[in-house]
Amino acid sequence: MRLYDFLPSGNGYKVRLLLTLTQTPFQWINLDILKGETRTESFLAMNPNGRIPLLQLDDGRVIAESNAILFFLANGTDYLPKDPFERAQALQWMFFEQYSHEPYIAVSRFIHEFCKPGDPRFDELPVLKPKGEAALKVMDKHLSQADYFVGDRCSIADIALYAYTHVAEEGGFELTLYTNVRRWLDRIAGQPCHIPITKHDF
Ligand SMILES: N[C@@H](CCC(=O)N[C@@H](CS)C(=O)NCC(=O)O)C(=O)O
Repeated sequence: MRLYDFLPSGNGYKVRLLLTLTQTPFQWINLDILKGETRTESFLAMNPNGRIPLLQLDDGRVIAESNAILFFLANGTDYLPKDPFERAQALQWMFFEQYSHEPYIAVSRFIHEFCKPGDPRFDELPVLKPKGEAALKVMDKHLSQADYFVGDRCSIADIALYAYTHVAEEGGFELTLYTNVRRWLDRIAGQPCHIPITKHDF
């Protein structure tokens, strides 16, 4: 299978991380989103939404949306809970990630890391910051009573939330304020076969 990705992307990293944790071989194709490489005619033919990550199966079928890709790839592995209630809880946290976390934490990081000084997008930061902090507080509260987001092991819910949380400081968030989140980040980083977001030799 083939993963279309962009190295700094947390959404792409989620998929790279799960593929590596499960020791699944894949071909990695890095596209530079800053140069519009996901907006070409050939890429839009595969994903009309013009975004990575995009997983292409060996038979040519494609899946977009990082958390849908995680759900697909985790099938039959320990990263997808078998119990239907726990499986729904994993989805609950993955929808939380996409609606209440990523739009604030990932976008703040994008502005800090990729926008040039004076870019009007810096004006968005004061609005994004309290919303990102609210998401970190929700996570910290959950993790005050649990080691993982679902059950007693690392699942795709943890992978989805780990991706942008572990680099939240690049978006201007102060992780020292969230003790339980910091302990959980160490727990996920300690998973066998864990890779950093910067790894690019696949
Ligand atoms: N909800 C999507 C978001 C994907 C997304 O925003 N991808 C960004 C990189 S993180 C992208 O490809 N942007 C390029 C563009 O919009 O042209 C997911 O979870 O996969």
